[in-house]
Amino acid sequence: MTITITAFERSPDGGKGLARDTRVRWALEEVGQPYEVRLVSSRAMKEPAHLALHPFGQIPTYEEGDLVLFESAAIVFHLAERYAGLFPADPDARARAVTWMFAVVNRIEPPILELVTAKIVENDKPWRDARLPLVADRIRAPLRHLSARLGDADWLDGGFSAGDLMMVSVLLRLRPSGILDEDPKLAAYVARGEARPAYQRAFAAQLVTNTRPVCTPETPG
Ligand code: GTB
Repeated sequence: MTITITAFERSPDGGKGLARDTRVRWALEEVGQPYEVRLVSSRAMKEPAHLALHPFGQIPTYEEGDLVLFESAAIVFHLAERYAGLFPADPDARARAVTWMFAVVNRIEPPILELVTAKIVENDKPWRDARLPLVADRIRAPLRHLSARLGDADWLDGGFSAGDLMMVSVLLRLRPSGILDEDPKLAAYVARGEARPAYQRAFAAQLVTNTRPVCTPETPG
């Protein structure tokens, strides 16, 4: 059955791999499933055809036969359940990998998104400069605990799992702020994730899309 995901027609990050289709592409590469990508413009995301796939009019979505999913973590979870490569065989270890996935979206990602909002959406607010350090500290607090738990291990709980895939994907978003590199253990953990061949393939695929020449009436084709 063909798997089709959606991605930005052109990501605002210009191909840095920070949009959430990259984690889905990465998961698909880890489990060895071929996939197709349907590119969606910002306008098309809010139109009925896309809203039928994603109730909030966002990317990524996932289609496989009659199955339609949205929310990147749910898509990664589905892939980890359906195909080998992202969840350990042992049921307890699998439950811990799922726990890490929840920890990523509930504990680690929210303050990181807050920082993005503070920097971009609230850029013109008079209180922006006072707020930024507060938000940055709210990111650092769980990261200190995360780093202590990771210690000198390669991955969060034994072998690489969907928990690591989600964690690395979210921590990557922090790199431009400099906060990731404040912790050498976490920076090395993220680099290990990026070095995986499956990540490299996923990154390369989104880069091609996001750096291709734009067709305008002056540049036909
Ligand atoms: N919780 C959902 C999930 O995990 O799937 C969130 C989905 C989401 O935020 N999608 C974004 C989107 O569709 C793209 S990924 N935005 C368009 C809209 O809401 O209208 C978020 C994103 C956007 C841009 C960058 N960037 O430029 O660096 C990084 C991440």
